[in-house]
Amino acid sequence: MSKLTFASLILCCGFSTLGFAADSIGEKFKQLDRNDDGYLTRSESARDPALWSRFKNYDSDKDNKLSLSEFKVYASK
Ligand SMILES: [Ca+2]
Ligand SMILES: [Ca+2]
Repeated sequence: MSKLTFASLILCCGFSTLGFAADSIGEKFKQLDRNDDGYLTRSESARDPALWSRFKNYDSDKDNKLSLSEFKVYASK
């Protein structure tokens, strides 16, 4: 019984950590997305030099802007 409680505690913490990480990625994206159109252009990404220098690598559909899902690939590294 105590083992089960411990396991659910771990599970619970794991989920809240994941939730927090997802939120902070979304927050970061919103901070960079200055015109609030849901995409990061190259100039918007300039505020994050690491992202800016590898912008093309993360733009997987080559539309010259990063969607939230493309940004997540960068942010989760
Ligand atoms: Ca934008
Ligand atoms: Ca793109």
